[in-house]
Amino acid sequence: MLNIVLFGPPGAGKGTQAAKLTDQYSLVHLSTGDILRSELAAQTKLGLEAKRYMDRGELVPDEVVIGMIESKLDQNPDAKGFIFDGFPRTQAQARALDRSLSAKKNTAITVMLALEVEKQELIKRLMGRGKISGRADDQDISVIENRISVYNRETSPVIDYYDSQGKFRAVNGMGSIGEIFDRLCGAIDNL
Ligand code: B4P
Repeated sequence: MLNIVLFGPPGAGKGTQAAKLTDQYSLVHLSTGDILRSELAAQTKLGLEAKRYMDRGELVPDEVVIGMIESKLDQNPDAKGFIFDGFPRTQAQARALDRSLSAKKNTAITVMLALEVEKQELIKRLMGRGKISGRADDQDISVIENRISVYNRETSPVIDYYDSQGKFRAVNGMGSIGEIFDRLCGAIDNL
C-alpha cells in the first residue's frame, strides 16, 4: 500500500494537492478538516463540539480525531492506499495512526510529504479562501495567526516523529498548484 501523510501549516495547500494526488495514485483521501466540517454541517454532537475549537483555531481533542480516522479505515476495506490530509497533527495522533494501520491493515505510513510555505503567503491564501468559503476560521486574522502558532507549537513536532523513521521529505510549497503537484509526484515516484 502507498500511505502518504500530507503535512504542512494551515493554507500550505494540503487539501488542494491531496485531491490531485488521490486521482493520480488512486488513493482514498482522508481529511480530518473535511470530516469535521461535514459533521458540523449535519449538526451532529461531534460537529457542534468540534466547532468550539475550530472557530478559535485550536486543535480538536486527539481522541475525537483518532476515533474518526479509525472508523474511516474500517469503512475502506479495499483501499490501495490512503492520503492523510491534516492528520496527524500531534505526536499522539501519529502514534495512534501507526498502531491502527498496523492492527487493521497490516501496513504502515510510506512517507510524510511536508509542504513548506512562507507565513505571509499562508495568510494571503487563507484570507483569500475566507472571502469565498464562508469558513469562520479563514475570515479573522487573529484566528489565522493562532492557527499558525498552534501549528508551530503543537503540530510541527510531528516532523521529528517521521524523520526518526526516515520517512520525512520536505517539498517546496511556493509557486503554482501545478508546479507543486509536479514536485510532490517527483518525491513519490523517487521512493
Ligand atoms: P483543515 O481543514 O485541515 O484546514 P487547513 O490546514 O487550513 O487547510 P489546508 O492546508 O488543507 O488548505 P489549503 O492549503 O489546501 O483544518 C481546519 C481546522 O480543523 C483546524 O484548525 C482544527 O481546528 C481542525 N482539525 C483538522 N484536523 C485536525 C486534527 N488532526 N487534530 C485536531 N484538529 C484538527 O488551501 C488554502 C487556500 O490556499 C485555498 O483557498 C487554496 O485554493 C489556496 N491555495 C492552495 N495552493 C495554492 C497555491 N499554490 N497558490 C495559491 N493559492 C493556493
